[in-house]
This record gives sequence, structure tokens and C-alpha cells, in this order.
Amino acid sequence: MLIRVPKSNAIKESQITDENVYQNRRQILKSMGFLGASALLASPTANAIDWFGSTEQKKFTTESLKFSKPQQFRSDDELTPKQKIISHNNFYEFGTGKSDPVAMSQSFKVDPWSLTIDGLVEKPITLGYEDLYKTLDLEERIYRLRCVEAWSMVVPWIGFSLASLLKKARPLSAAKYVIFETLYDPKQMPGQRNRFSGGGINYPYVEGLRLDEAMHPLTLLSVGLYGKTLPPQNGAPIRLVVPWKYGFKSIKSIVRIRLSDKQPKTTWNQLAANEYGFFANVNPGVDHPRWTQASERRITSGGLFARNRIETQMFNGYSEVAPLYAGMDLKKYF
Ligand SMILES: Nc1nc2c(c(=O)[nH]1)N[C@H]1C(S)=C(S)[C@@H](COP(=O)(O)O)O[C@H]1N2
Ligand SMILES: [Mo]
Repeated sequence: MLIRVPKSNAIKESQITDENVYQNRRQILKSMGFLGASALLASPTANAIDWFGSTEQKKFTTESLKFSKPQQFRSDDELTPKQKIISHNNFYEFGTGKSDPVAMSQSFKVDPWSLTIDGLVEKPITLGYEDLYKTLDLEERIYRLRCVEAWSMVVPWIGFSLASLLKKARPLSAAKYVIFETLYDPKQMPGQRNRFSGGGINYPYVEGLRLDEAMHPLTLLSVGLYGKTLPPQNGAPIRLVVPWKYGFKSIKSIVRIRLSDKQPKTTWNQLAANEYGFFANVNPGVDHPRWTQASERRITSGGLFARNRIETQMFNGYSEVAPLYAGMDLKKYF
């Protein structure tokens, strides 16, 4: 039987726009104190609104966060301008082009949200949207982000160490790996609706770390950047940041963190195991089969033709993680 599926895109689009206008208005009312203090984020400041213009334009609203300034996690590298960090993205759930995520994600709903930490833990935890900002102290950390495609940025993230959250759940001694899962919601994520537009990925996007990597103090759960909550294209409301590994390990919009005794099958590794290893440590000595990893293009305030080719550093410059891999052949376990 032939079932006629209505061309629903146009209809959906307008519904989504209306939703978004509604959401934006809610955020403004919230920030002005009209919607009751309990509905507010734990720590937005008084002028907590980031308003991008008319309601015709679909724009996600971010809010200011209170956080401590970086002490140990600083960098002398020039920060990548915010405009570039939030408009040049990889987030295949919203399309495979670099400008697809910002274009396709502005109606993404982050509130309510639910993040569950379970598996081999003594005390499973579920955090709602508000909890993401108030369960742990927020701090700023300036990290280099090195994509496996050989470009990089310098990002002032806001968040808390993954270890501090995992400790609350009390991992059992049998736990050896930590598995992360992105939201699966094809209604909101066009890339999940068909295999072609989603880059051939079998969703949900899954990533994983060895438990000792997950517990390393550098491993961050980020809820913001440049002083505000994350925009959807960067993984709102909460994403992982593992600065010594290629960017694809830094999974976005996480709904589940599960501790396990087994190494998980991760998204990019399953797609092409010869190109994307489970470890994916930044390593200038191990080339991608199709391009060199010895250097990278740093995205800076300069234009398209700025001279910004730099040498790639082992572990992306975070040499303090080397002991995690003592005795391992990093050419084999790439
Ligand atoms: N769920 C999900 N997480 C993801 C991706 C993705 O496609 N889906 N892309 C990864 C890749 S390849 C990179 S380089 C970083 C990019 O993060 P950014 O867009 O915030 O710079 O996100 C990573 N996390
Ligand atoms: Mo990437």
C-alpha cells in the first residue's frame, strides 16, 4: 500500500518558530523576574539575557553564568573569537556541514533535560536542567580543541570536572569504562532522521573513556562558554571536553553516562576503525590515513587567509596525561 506522507517540513518549521518565540519570551520573563524565582537558573546574573534581535529570526537564548576564573587551567594562546566558536561546528545530528549546526539547532529544547549517571555505580544520579548549573561549582577553563580534521580552536569553557560528578555516584570497583550518549530525538535533530543527512552514523552518538581517563582532572563537563550557557550547536545543555583527544571524543548534549566493565563501541570507531581509534589521543606522529596530523589550522581572529598553520603537539600540549599511557604503543592504540 502506498501511504502518502505529507510534506510536513513547512508546517513543522512554523510550529517550531512559534515554539521558539514562546521559549524566548519565557526566558526574558524569567530574567526579569516575572516567572518566579524557582524557575530561574541557580546563578544567572541580573542582566542574564543574550538577545539576538527580532522574534522572526530563530535564535536560541543563552544566559549568563557565575563561575570562578581559571587558575591552573589557563592558556597563553589567543582565544578563538566567540562568533567563530559558535558558527563553525561539528554536530552531525544537525547536519554534516560546518554551518549546519548553527542553522538547524536554534529551536533545540534544553529545558527540561535529564542526565542520568548509572551502570556500575553505588548511587545512580539523575540531574534535571537546573541541577546542571548548581550541583557542582562552575569554573572557567581555557582549553585547546583539536579536531581530527586538522583545525583547532581555543575555547573558554565553563563547567566542572567529570571526576567530581562521577565521585558523587561512587563508581564500583568493577567499573573500567565510562560510556556517554547524546540525546536521540529525530524530531529535533534532522541528521537523525535519515542516514544520508546524518553522515551515515548509527544514532545515538556514543563515546567512551577508560575510567582513569574519565577521572583525570583535565576531563571537563562543560555547560557554558564565553561566560554564558552553551548554545545548542556547541552541545547544550551539557557536553564533554577532553582536551588531549581529538574533538570527536568530546560528545555533545549528553543524556546518559554509564559505567561499565567493557569497552564500548563508539560512534566514529565503528564507522571507520582504521581512521578513528578508541583512544584518539592527539598525536602528530600518527597520521590519519588520508591526511597528516603533524600540523593544524588554528582558527583565530584572522581572516580565511591568515597565516595560522601551527605544529600539532603531542596530547595537544597536555603532556601531564602521558602517565595514563605508560607502556602503551600509541601507534597501535591510536
Ligand atoms: N553528539 C555529537 N557530539 C559531537 C559531534 C557530533 O557530531 N555529535 N562532533 C564532534 C566533533 S568531530 C568535534 S570537532 C567537536 C566540535 O565541537 P564544537 O562544535 O563545540 O567546536 O564536537 C564533537 N562532539
Ligand atoms: Mo572533530
